Amino acid sequence: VDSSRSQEDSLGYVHIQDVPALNQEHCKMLDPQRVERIINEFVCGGPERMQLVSDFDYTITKQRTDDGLPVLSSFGIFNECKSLPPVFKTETDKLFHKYRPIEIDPHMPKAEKIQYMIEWWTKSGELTSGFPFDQSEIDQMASKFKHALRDRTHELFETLLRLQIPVLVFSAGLGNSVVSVLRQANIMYPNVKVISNFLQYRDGLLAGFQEPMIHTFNKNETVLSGSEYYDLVHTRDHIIVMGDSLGDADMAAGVPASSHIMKIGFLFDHVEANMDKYMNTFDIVLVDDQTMDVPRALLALIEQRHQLRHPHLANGSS
Ligand code: MG7
Ligand code: MG
Repeated sequence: VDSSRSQEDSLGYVHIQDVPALNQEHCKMLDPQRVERIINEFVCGGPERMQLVSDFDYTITKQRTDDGLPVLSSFGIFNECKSLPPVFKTETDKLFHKYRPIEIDPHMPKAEKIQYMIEWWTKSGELTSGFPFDQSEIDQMASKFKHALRDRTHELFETLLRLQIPVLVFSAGLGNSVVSVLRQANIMYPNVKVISNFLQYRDGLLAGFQEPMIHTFNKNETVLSGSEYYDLVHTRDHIIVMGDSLGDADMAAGVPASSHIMKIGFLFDHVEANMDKYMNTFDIVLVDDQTMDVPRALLALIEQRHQLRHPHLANGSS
């Protein structure tokens, strides 16, 4: 055993009690021992085996802002654009009122919901057709929300870039808005990939969304199989998943079964009523936490150990 190896072993095991972010009152875990085990697997595996998969709406953006102003979703940003035909707004509102209750119905089986969601995204795409539209309108609206990202989102994305950890921002919303917000917030780094629904044009007019359709229930790595992104990340079997909706917990479905996945759920609405489901779905539940402090704490542990193994990288000179 060479000396560097035995030094590494003596670094020892990470205990949850020693990670302040995980000991906050609003940071809940059903099975802290499992969380501790996964953290230690992440730390031992190092950044090379990590990937982050995150939802966008109300996960990268805040659920609640300091000034109390509501944050628009990615579809919401598009819907506020001034040049859209009046009929577009009234018809998409009708769709929302029909399909949104189905999407969140606690009783309807998932298989049945999927048919309705395909209908919703299809009809929405049909309405998003046949008129001219310029991306600059989205950019203008999106610029209002670049300050509505969770506190310390920039620090999180800088760390991910420094450690060269791939980030997948996975959104069933509108990709044009997602990319615009991330770009204007200066965090659309080369290691960040957005998979979402992007506007499509034909003969200079809008023609719905590009394929494949990403809806609430196919928002996982199975829709990526065979894609360039899948090839990039399929060997990265240590995964942090972040979301604010229960369905977000499955975003890493489609990766090998042997993978270690840490699911972080941001819970804000109807905390009492949702608590049990969130606790049973996510490894870590953060109640009204409008920061990136918990994912940052996990990455800090991984980075510290990485630097001890590779001292020449310690001042960021990778
Ligand atoms: N969602 C899904 N679709 C639409 C739409 O056409 N307009 C609006 N305003 N919202 C829509 O971010 C993804 C979420 O956006 C909603 C087709 C759904 O609730 C979906 O979960
Ligand atoms: Mg969301």
